[in-house]
Amino acid sequence: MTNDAAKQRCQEDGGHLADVKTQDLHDFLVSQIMKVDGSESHWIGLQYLSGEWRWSDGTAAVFTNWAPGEPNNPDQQCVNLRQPVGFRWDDNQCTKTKHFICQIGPVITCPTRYELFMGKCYRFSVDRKPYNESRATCHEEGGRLATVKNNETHNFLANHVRATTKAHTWIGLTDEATEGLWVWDYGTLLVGDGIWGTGEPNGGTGENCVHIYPDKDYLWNDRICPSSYYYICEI
Ligand SMILES: [Ca+2]
Ligand SMILES: [Ca+2]
Ligand SMILES: [Ca+2]
Repeated sequence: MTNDAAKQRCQEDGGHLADVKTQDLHDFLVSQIMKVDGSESHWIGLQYLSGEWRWSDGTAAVFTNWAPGEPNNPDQQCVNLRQPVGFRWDDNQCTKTKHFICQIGPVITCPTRYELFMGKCYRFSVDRKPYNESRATCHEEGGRLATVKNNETHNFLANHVRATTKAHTWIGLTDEATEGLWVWDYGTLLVGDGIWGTGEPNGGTGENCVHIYPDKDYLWNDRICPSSYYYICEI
């Protein structure tokens, strides 16, 4: 089927084209293809939209498995597991007919102004506020200041700041209650070392709130909480 027809067919079954976000899943799907029709290329849920390769659920592709030389053509905006190159990924014209792989699973939609990344929705503020007011605004929207539990999420948020305001931006981490004990706005403790800029955190009891710090490669810095900065909400 064409990519559009394949998408529609998956939707009729309550699903979408498969989002192949890990090597393990890629390998599993290839092993299944080999069992049924190992001579055919298969559409997956990756498509070039709004300037990025995005999955069916709207998230930008972090893991990719392109065949050598791919993606190679701006006219090719749909992606298939390409049989002649060992089912690695090839961009191709969406109107081409290929086999396809559906996935049944939740598709998350974000509120207005929020962007989806790895199953969470984020909003980048266009105003600046002290930490506590930023936090209150996120809570009023039913969310919280952003939790950053892995490097992928950090890179997504930091790259967004780098590409837009290039300015200090609060995330939801503070040691206000107990010096040195970093707690997410979500209520859980920071696990691991954190993604601090060189020499940070360095403020002791004087600096208790954390922001993405352009001056230190968009890594984390502790700063005095009354500073008025941009902020990131998460839902
Ligand atoms: Ca191609
Ligand atoms: Ca502190
Ligand atoms: Ca500091």
